[in-house]
Amino acid sequence: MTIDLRNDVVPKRLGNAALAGLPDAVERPTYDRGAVSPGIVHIGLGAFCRAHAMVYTDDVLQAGATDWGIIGVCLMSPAMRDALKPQDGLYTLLSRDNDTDVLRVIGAVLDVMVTAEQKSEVFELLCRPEIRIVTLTVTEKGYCLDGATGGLDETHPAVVADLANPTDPRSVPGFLTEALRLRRAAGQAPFTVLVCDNLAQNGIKVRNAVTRFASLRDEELGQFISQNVAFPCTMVDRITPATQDADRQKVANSLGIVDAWPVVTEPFRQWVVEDHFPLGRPDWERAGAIMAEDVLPYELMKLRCLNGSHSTLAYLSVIAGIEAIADAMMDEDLPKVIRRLWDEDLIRTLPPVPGTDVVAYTHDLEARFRNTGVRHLTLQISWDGSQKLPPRLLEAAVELYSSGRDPKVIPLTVAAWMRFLSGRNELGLDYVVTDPHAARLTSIAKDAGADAVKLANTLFDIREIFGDVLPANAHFRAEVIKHLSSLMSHGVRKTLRAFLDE
Ligand code: CS2
Repeated sequence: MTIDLRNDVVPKRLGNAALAGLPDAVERPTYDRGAVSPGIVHIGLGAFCRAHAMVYTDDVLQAGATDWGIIGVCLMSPAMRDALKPQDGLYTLLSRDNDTDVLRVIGAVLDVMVTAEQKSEVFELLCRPEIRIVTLTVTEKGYCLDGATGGLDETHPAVVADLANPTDPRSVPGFLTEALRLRRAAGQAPFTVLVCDNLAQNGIKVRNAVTRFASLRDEELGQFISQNVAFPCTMVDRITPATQDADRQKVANSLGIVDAWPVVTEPFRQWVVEDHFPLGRPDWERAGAIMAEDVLPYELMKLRCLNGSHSTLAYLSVIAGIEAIADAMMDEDLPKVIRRLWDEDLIRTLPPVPGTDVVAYTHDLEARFRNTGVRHLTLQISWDGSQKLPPRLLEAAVELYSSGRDPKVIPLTVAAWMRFLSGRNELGLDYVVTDPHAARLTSIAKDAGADAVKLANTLFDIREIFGDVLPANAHFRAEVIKHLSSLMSHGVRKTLRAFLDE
């Protein structure tokens, strides 16, 4: 059946009442959703968390837990609330392995709120004793960190605004501080803050940023948060592109009804969580999560090997006009570049990862990247390079140099990112550079024009991205400039050929 989403007559919509009538092949919650009470507030309701943490929690509810439902909170935009609320919080997860699709309706989200419109209700919710965990997926830039130091960026406009007006916060550190302050005033023990974004030591970094923000606001509140709030670290993994209209259509055709915001993802998922939840937690290990004492080795393996190679593929592909990761993996040279990135640069920076053969892990990554069922756009991965390059690759380069080795592929990725900032690909087509520093970065690229040395030198001066160590390293500068000159004058293909022949 094909459902015309443009039809004047709105077709039937996903929701509690529609569950029983779904096609048999569609998995769905069989637990009594009405009997589930909330235990988690999730901030930042994008595709990723709906394919990841919420699925683990849905598994736990499916296994019989009743007190770990999720209330989703969007900080600014009402779009996700407007999509999910009419569906009773239900949404479809379409997991795709090349040509094989599995559909599952997820029931863990009980309600969705928008802070910009419902500030007092959101804070009232966060003061309720049954809310014991606040999970977040707000992307790397959401935490207002300084890329070079990893600490709070005290000059960030949202941080400055929140310090001036702390009871009406716009930034995540400001929001968490205000919620924890109000909760303390209400006499409740603090909730646990579980940061599910791609930063190494994400719990520690965000704890430091929130504590710093709180101390700038009120020294004693900062001390309270530092001494009493748990911020466990976690490694999260599931490749989940932004939902496209074609995905909505595909899901509507399979369900026979409309889901306004389904999620498309891969079958693989991994979650490693530091087991530190003073007010308790769902039995996520029942759903396959690894509860660990030390998450760092897993975080480094995933951030560097998966996300680092993603960024490498993304910048080279956007410049070359290759649209999706699975297409990049069909290229004759790009898979060889990331193999060298793993073998020559990244694997040697990793500590042993319990129960994991890291080389086998990189071969599994290759297979995941080749999955043609998941159309992961290289332009989407290119977003926020100023935030992503330091934790994914630049920290590894610093470590390689300090152990007496030269990174081989990382300078090429950095050069590709610099070339990418021009906003025009090799086919002459323009694309948008999306980054919190986009205005500054693209104007640097414009001023430098065809001058690779000027472009690289001006960008190296941005301490929040490159820190102090790499720009002071003559080898790193020379390698980046060599690759950048080649990318700018000869293009991706010739640069990769020369590089792979080296
Ligand atoms: C990607 C990640 O967009 C990106 O930068 O590298 O979203 C990646 O797909 C996930 O971290 C996979 O777990």
